[in-house]
Amino acid sequence: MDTDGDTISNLDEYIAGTSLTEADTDGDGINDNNEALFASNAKLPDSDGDGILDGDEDYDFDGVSNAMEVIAGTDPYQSEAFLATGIICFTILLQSPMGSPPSSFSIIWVGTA
Ligand SMILES: [Ca+2]
Ligand SMILES: [Ca+2]
Ligand SMILES: [Ca+2]
Ligand SMILES: [Ca+2]
Repeated sequence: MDTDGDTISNLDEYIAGTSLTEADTDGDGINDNNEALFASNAKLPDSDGDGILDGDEDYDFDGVSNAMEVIAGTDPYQSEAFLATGIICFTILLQSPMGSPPSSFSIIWVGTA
């Protein structure tokens, strides 16, 4: 049984002390099953005590809050906003002679897409 649909079974929630009927026990914007992603406390809305709710924190400083990144399915530790503003990462494969494995390197292109 998973009454609140947060992918954590009622039994596990009971053991962990989180709500069986609220997917977001502490109301910080991050569902119980995603709190582990942030190593945050599912029962404390502000795990690190800095006055900013866990869901409102912005770990990758891209201007998109952790909670919004979870909803959007983006990585809260990887800044997608930079991609949106036109920083494009190219990987160039260099052909190597004599059948040796190709080497590659990445360059960062900064510009408007
Ligand atoms: Ca549940
Ligand atoms: Ca929460
Ligand atoms: Ca905090
Ligand atoms: Ca972010």
